[in-house]
Amino acid sequence: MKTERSQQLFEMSLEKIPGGVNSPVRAFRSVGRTPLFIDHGKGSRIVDVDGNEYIDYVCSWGPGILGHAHPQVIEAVKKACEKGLTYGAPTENELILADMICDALPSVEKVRLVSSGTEAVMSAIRTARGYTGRDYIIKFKGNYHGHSDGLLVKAGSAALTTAVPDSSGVPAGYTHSTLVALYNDRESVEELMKAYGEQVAAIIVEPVAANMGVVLPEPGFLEFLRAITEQYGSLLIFDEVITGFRLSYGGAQGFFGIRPDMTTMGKIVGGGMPMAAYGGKKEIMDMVSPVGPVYQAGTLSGNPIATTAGIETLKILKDHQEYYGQIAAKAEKLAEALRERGREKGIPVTVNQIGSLLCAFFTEGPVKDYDSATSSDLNAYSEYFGRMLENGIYVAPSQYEAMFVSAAHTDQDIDRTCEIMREM
Ligand code: KE4
Repeated sequence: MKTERSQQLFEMSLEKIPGGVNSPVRAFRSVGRTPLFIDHGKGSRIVDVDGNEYIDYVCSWGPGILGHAHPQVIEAVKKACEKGLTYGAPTENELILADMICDALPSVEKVRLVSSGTEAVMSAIRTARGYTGRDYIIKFKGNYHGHSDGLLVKAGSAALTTAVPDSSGVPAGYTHSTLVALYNDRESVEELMKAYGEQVAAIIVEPVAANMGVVLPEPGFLEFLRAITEQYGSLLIFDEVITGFRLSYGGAQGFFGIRPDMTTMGKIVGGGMPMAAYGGKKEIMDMVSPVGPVYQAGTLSGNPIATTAGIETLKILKDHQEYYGQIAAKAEKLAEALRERGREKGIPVTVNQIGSLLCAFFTEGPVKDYDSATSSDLNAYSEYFGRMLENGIYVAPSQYEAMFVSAAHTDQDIDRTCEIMREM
């Protein structure tokens, strides 16, 4: 496939942008290829600057649950743009979106809109510390919660591939009160809570881990976290930046029937525009400035264009909740095709899938935590990535990400993808 223009743009970008990209995972480093520069997208397809078309299973890392350039969203955004882009003042849109979020997630009684998942998580952690008066937080090895200093400890996503699990530039003091437990390992949580419990402000967890590849919570694990945080008076924070409005309209908390104290959201909630949110019980959220003593602010928070994209996206999802069953069924078909390939070729392939999220690991499995996820054969993953790309299928350029199915993926897309998966 022709990639001259992408190569050219990448060479030039390397001069002006670190790594030629504005987010590390886009650099294709862990699959040893030059990144593709995308020209446009429509529905389930993206087209790169050399005119190559792909069935897109990255979906911008999650926001694209309706596919690219959904007409209803684009129409609304165009109209909003004509009224102006930003005022730095409250708008009715922010109330509409806050209402929709609180309606979708009963555990969220109040919500603050921000501009990225990182900002949402950073602010939620600060609020939890302000509310409890405690300093420690517990995160899980391989969970990624954005790049704020205190959370770049054994993080997932691209932080897993940079071979620098704890980022440089983060003073030791900033991570001193971040404790790390093992996903799906109750004992590791019990040990930390026995030692620090009275000082733990919150346990933050990806209710479905999607930044070490996709790793599902073992039955009872989330319920266990709910119980142990209540036991010690700590808060439970669900980082639903990926699972929010994706696992169900009520997110993972709706899917699993668990009520966290706080929730962070991103990606889908902004409909593809730079917007995220954090929320929870009234008494917790009223700690946030200007009501309470926890400071948090943002020039473009609740931006009129981003809230328009978010509102339209959530409206469509709320009115078409049948989409969730449909995209889960499509993801199941892809998962089965990948498993079949492994069986037929006699190679170890473990596929984890839940709802419209799935991920192929090249290891015996089961893959249920950081160690089993990182036992995957990364060369095999790179080969898989390259063969899919050569056949017009765009999956994550890293083992430690998810494959996302959208409502725009047709049965033909899925059949074609399964065919390629089986042929490889
Ligand atoms: P952002 O700051 O990238 O909007 O969100 C950070 C974040 C927080 N929490 C979870 C569970 C997340 O998955 C993320 C970001 N996800 C990655 C993909 N694994 C974003 C892709 C990228 O870094 O370019």
